[in-house]
Amino acid sequence: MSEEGLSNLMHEDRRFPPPPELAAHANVTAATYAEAEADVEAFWAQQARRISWETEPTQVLDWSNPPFAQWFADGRLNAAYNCLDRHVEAGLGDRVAFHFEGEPGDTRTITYADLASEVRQAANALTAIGVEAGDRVAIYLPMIPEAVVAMLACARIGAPHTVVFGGFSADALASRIQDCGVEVVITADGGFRRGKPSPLKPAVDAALESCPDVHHVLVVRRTEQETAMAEGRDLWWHEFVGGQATEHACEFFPAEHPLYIMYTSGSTGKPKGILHTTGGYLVGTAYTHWATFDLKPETDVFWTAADIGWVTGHSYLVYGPLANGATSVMYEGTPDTPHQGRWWELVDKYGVTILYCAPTAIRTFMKWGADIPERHDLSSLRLLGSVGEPINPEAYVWYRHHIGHDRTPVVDTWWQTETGMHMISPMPGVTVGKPGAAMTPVPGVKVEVVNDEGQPVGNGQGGYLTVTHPWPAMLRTLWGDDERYVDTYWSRFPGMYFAGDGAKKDEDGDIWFLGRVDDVMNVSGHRMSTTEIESALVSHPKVAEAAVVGATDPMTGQAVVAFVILRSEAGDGGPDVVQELRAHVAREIGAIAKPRQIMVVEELPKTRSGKIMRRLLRDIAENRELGDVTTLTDSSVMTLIQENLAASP
Ligand code: 6R9
Repeated sequence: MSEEGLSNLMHEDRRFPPPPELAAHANVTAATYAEAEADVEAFWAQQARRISWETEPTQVLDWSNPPFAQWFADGRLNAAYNCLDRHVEAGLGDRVAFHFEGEPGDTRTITYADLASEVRQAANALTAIGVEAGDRVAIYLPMIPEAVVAMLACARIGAPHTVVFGGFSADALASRIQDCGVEVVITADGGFRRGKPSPLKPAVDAALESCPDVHHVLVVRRTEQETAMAEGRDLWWHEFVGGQATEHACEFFPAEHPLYIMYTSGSTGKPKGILHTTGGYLVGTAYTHWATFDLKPETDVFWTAADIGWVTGHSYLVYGPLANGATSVMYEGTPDTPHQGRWWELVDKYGVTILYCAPTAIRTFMKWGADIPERHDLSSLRLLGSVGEPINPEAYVWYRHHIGHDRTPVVDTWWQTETGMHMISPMPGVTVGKPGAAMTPVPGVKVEVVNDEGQPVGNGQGGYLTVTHPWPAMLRTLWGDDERYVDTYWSRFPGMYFAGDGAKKDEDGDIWFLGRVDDVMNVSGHRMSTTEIESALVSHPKVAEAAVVGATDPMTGQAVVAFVILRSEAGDGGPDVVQELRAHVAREIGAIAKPRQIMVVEELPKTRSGKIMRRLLRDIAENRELGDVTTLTDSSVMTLIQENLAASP
């Protein structure tokens, strides 16, 4: 990125101070920042008290062999005990851990005592089929309570889990099983998706043809579809787990014992197995869940509307909320089944106070129209969160207004599978919100936006986001590949963690994200951010979603190509919509940012976490064969876009 940084022409004047009532009782205050600033390790030692240790750690950070960190290394604990048993022992067994809502409308109310008992049974079951501490277990399940039970049962016996998103193919499952040497898989006959049962077990059977080391498969019965069971290998969960004792004495493990491996797709090469360990991760997620969401576990009803196969599900649906003794909602299905108001119906039904979701969902709701949430009582909401991509200022304001009724702060949380926990986010009782900005590091985290030479940039300048001090929930390495860990994250700028995201500091020094560094474009020598142009497009009243890519161009090096989804009320946009949008971008940002081409589409290709796969759109824009589509949630989207383009003049 050049010295002058990314184009920085967008300007945002809207400001949203914390509601006085929230600020008056906020978990995090200005004093929290001061405390963390004064002595960051003492601060984390303090946060470590949120969890229960069998042996209290006397060490905080060991950074004697960078970039291989150890946190709380001489402490011993059990993650599942922290999430469940200790709350039951404290008399909170009757508190609801999950209000589960299946897509067909079936529900389960699961208390901490219920969940603890099911996890003990599942732990006994895993031990009975030979799983020992350190063995890896793959979990390939829909969004059902057994997914949480399976994760915590693994944690309880010290067997690192690797959760594979249920939407991934047999091949994706097989490569993950092989990469980390899994011998036991937990799956289901299927799950409910868009109003019908969709099978999972056949994909496991197909995957296991190339995974001879898997000796057992536990199968949850969810949809009651016909399911082939391999004799001697496959066991029904309800029979085998259901038949186990509900007592189980838990063992305690060193803080650095592996907790889980989560695969994230690199844009090239094989997926990276991000390794998280126990003590630091639990401290980091419990603290940030409490801080960012201003959690009051006695009264809040928290809802992370994200899949368990994404890190957001791990940190803020399972480990953070349960470590904090929170009550959560868990929903199996899609937001439009059986109707487009399903989420808002659930907010009303369970009295959700904190909602956490991705900008892609918010933009979808914008597309469907504000009249849909208006039909439901959303007055229980007091805080809204966003994660996964930069939130466009317009989407932020829409979310705050139509969902939060202008009463709720919006916390835009920047973090990654690798970071394990929130890193940059407003604190709802302190930060004056600015639509589109992730703002400042959470207390205890230190970051810097740097230029090509690794020097911090000044206000008003763009560069690369780096983390300058280790943090407890950081990844420890890539599974089986220390070298790739060092190369990917710690080589670009010595001593700093390289996140791979472009960022800028605005005039106040607040941080804005500009998209992945690989997605940044160079048009006639000007560095341009996909995010900024997308936000300009989304600020047009006819546009709900936009994806921008740089396509090779003989004249300008790269040219801006945009794909847009229109809002329902805009119909087909009218004959001049493309001209209108090009002019709008020129007005908002400048002529240089004006897209060469704008294509109106019905859908965009997205990953499980709702991130737009710009790489595939670039393939289209440059008339290339499509690259790897296995991590798309719905691969038919690409065919649709191609047909759509072929049909348009
Ligand atoms: C939690 C999660 C990580 C990448 C990250 C960045 C993007 C996530 C963001 C955001 C801007 C936010 N990202 N949150 N960009 N603002 N609030 O998404 O993890 O799936 O590993 O993705 O997502 O590009 O580097 P993961």
